[in-house]
Amino acid sequence: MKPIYKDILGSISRGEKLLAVLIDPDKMNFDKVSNFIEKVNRSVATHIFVGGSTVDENMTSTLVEEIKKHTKVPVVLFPGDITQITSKADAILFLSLISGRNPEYLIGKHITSISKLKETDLDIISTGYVLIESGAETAVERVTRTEPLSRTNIQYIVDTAQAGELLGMKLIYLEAGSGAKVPVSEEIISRVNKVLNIPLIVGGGIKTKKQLENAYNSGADLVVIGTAFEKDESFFDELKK
Ligand code: 1GP
Repeated sequence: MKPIYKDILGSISRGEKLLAVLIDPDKMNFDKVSNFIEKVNRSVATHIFVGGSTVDENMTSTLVEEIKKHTKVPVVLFPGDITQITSKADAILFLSLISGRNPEYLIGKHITSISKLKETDLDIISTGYVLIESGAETAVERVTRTEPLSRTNIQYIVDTAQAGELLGMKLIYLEAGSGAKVPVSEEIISRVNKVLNIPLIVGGGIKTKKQLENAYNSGADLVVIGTAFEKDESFFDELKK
């Protein structure tokens, strides 16, 4: 097993900021994988996340296998469903949607996934997944049938994240939803960061270098970007400047 979580802690202790490129198997054209991954290899990205809210069975496994042929960047599963678990990746975010009250996404799917996970050598990283409202309904909301947390009730978001840490989760992920109109605010990131002793991931709707820097400066340890790279691959170069 590759110690992905340990490496994340190591990077953070050296003051490094991490960037994950999110690849949604549902949106990635298989013929374009090698070209896209070459760009990732030359970019400042430190991780590749693979996952989506609606992905056909077995698609993830084939895609991860192809990605792995072209890169040494760690591949972390960010699964929307059990069918997205594959031994071909290095790690998995074992996500519990702690902002929601749907038992399936809090613990149900996790139990069903055990037999599959036992057959893999993935670094399993327990992650408190916190969905925050972002102006319009997102796919995560629709698929999980959960309400996102209000952007204005920041104390409740902070307490949710802290409860996740106290339950033993190893990461907290503040999510505005893929393609979100508005990313998670700097104030939310900063207030959550103040109470946490575990790494903080932030994603959803980040599409400019400025927004990325703001998230880092507010306390995000790892930022996830998907849509901005999907729409315009020159964004990889933009981030190097
Ligand atoms: C979604 O946080 C990720 O789960 C990334 O969102 O596609 O908006 O970058 P974007």
